[in-house]
Amino acid sequence: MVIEERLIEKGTPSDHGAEREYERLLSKRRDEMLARVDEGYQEWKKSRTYKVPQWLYGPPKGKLFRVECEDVPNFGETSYLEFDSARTALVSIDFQIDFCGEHGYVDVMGYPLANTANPLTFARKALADARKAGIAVVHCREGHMPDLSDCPYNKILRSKIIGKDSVGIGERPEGGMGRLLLRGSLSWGIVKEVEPIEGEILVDKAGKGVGYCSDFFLVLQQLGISHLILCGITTDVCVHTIMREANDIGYWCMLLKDSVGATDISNHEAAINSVKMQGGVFGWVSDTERLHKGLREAGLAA
Ligand code: C5J
Repeated sequence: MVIEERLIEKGTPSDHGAEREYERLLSKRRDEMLARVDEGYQEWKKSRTYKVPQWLYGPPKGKLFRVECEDVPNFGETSYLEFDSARTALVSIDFQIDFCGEHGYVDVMGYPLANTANPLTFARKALADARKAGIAVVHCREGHMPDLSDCPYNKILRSKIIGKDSVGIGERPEGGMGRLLLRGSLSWGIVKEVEPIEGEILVDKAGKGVGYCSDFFLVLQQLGISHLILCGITTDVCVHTIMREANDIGYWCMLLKDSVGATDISNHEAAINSVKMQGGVFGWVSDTERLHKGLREAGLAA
């Protein structure tokens, strides 16, 4: 059949009349979504598990496992978050000399290194477990171009004002391994304990978050990821910013609280608590032991 093309000379009034009448048509989608939510809620009441929604992602591509999470939906209560191993990424954030090694950015600012270095022991375990279970590992690294063209003036200025001997981003501290927070500098490198291995993904970012200044979400999309397990430093800055960004997009985010650390302990604790507000406003909180247990119960760890 040949469709005759003709120019539309003027628009035709809609059957729906007033603009707001369209809302009646749009509510079908809302009702379908709320029916799905009710299914998930009934399931959660039975099993206390936030199940992988197969209606949304399709049948599992890997193995399902579930991890006990704390303080959900209310503080003092326990639930489980379910993962599909093939749709999960362990995200290891900014474990660089600059954040946990001597003469790096955090050291030069005068913070105790143990606060940011201690989670390395636990993050190492989480990495080993993820690798054995076939879970994708994505590493992030904060740093700026050697010419500082991607670094805001106020970020550099503030770092110089707090830095020991007035050394800030882009400058080399006395006895240091290189210029602070610059791509290519030795102190920008990831520490040996948790460095990437062959086949893993490394995303460079020019800020605390990943949404505006990196390929992170593009990479997750290519990998078909729906769920994130987060470790890294610092809890209240880069880890939190990335978790918040990912959560807003709809990723299911679980923070491993023993595998994150901050320059200030009370900020670290507050950052963990704030994830758990409102029934999990930014996601879920667990730890490496409970991750290991969940993987073991699914036959993904020894
Ligand atoms: C900071 C980060 N704290 N990786 N960066 O400046 O958290």
